[in-house]
Amino acid sequence: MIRSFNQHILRKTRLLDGLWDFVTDPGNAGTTEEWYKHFPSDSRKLVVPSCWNNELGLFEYIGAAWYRTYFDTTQDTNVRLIFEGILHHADVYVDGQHLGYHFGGYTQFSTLLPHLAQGRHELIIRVDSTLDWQTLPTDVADWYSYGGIIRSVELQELPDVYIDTLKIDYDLTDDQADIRLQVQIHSLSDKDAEIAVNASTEGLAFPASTVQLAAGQSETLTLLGSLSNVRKWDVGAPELYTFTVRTDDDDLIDRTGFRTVKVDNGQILLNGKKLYLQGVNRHEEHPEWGFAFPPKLMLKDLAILQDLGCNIVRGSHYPQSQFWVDLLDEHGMLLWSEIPMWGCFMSTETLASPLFAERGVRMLDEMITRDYHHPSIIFWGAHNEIDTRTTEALELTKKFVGKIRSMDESRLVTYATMHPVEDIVLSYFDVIGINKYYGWYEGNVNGFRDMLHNYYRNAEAQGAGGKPLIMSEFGAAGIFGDAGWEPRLFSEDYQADVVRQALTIFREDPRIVGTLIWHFADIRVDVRSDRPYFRDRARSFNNKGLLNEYRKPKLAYRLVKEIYRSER
Ligand code: ADA
Repeated sequence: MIRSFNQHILRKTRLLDGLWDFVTDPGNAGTTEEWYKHFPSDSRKLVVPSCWNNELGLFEYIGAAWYRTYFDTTQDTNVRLIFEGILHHADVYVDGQHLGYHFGGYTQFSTLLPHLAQGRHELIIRVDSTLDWQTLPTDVADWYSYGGIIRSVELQELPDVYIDTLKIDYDLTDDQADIRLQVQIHSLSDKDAEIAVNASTEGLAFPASTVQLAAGQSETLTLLGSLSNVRKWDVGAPELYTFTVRTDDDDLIDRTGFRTVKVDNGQILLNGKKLYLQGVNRHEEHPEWGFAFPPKLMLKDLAILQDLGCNIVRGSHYPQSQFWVDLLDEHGMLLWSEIPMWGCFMSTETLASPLFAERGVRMLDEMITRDYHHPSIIFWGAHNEIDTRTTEALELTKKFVGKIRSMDESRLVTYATMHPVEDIVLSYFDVIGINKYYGWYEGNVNGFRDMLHNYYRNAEAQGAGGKPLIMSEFGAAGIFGDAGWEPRLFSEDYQADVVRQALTIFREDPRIVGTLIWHFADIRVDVRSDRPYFRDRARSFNNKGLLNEYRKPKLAYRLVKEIYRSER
């Protein structure tokens, strides 16, 4: 995968990125005509990773498409293919065999090909970007519904006994970390084996262990060790530790940082110190690349966030590239990570759908599994703007929050509500996020004062009064370059005014522990002539960015920079 460090030195890995054969399949003929066996000859080339909706003639294409590439193996070997992101449905075929199906465009999955013969192999993927009322996101969401293989595809050659997973947990007391590694070893061999496992990090070698592995089985090994004088990971002080696990012929390298995150007395404490969060929401999107956001631009987006004075970014509204999270780890920037559960127009039928819930739970699982070790992640977000006044939302919240807490007790669980005054799910979360757009969709900016007053009343009534509160979305649209003598709607001046007044209100309220402006940069939106949604989105963009889509700053950017860099 594209990471900011090597995950393997011994294990052979390579990216299959590059030019693939590509053909759209608007009538879904491919499955019946077995395109995985006879790929159509009229295909064109497309770069992987990319979104097809950035290509000529495919700007608005939503539906199925087929991709093909080849890979060679120089000996009989075990192959694992890892797909970091495919929007949204993916069927994987190798040499004409269906190997698996995955739903979920922003989470990673893999397929295993044990004992693959030496030679050339054909890899075909059927990708379908069609969404409906039971998908995450559903077919109505305020960002463009891109399709494609949006992140890298990696091929790994695995020995017969290989290191499958590594999980690093720790307890931090003062500057001592008591560390627990769980290493899962898997056998594809037809013989029993005894495998020596070594693990280390800077300043610590875990006691060497051996594991007895029956043919074809998995074993999980627990290794314990303590590290003193730990350098803690913190905002702006990104101390990281690299862990290496090795057997004779395989390895796995990962990285983490030691820090504690807690809620106490209405405040969020990082390493015991009170945090005030200043940030923005950011889609991983660009008009040329869609969601196939290139690493070079990630580095630039990060530099912009730092320039703006942010210490946090919300990964709205889905798990973002792992390279991005690596960069945040390395630069001491916090992240709110969430699944693509965008509920503004969601029906209660969707909230009550077992398939929808199951998909959400699986996405949470995939998000947390992939990103468990990143110290930058402070919050797991369960959902955004679902109708949290309803019992359907309450039941779903229980499932989602239960799932998150069962996998990770070291982080805080949050969500973004658009019904703060009537919300009935507050008590399930550690931190509450409120999305409100006074000055844009409703009333003027002073509306925030009444709303906050009424929210606090509701929170008290539900026994959630002491929970830290983040203003997780607020803002206004400003068309880049549209300035005037007075702040008209849609002008840069109007947007700057709304954001400035809102920040003034929020920064005076001691119960608010952070602000996340909507949005970092303008993003493409799914405005269709036959649907009622998002009709106010001029240019088919959500224009509430502090920057335009090409990352040019608007007036609001300069103003927020001044505010975020000043004392509260
Ligand atoms: C919501 C939503 C965002 C965006 C925003 C807006 O709060 O969570 O994704 O749609 O509103 O611009 O209206």
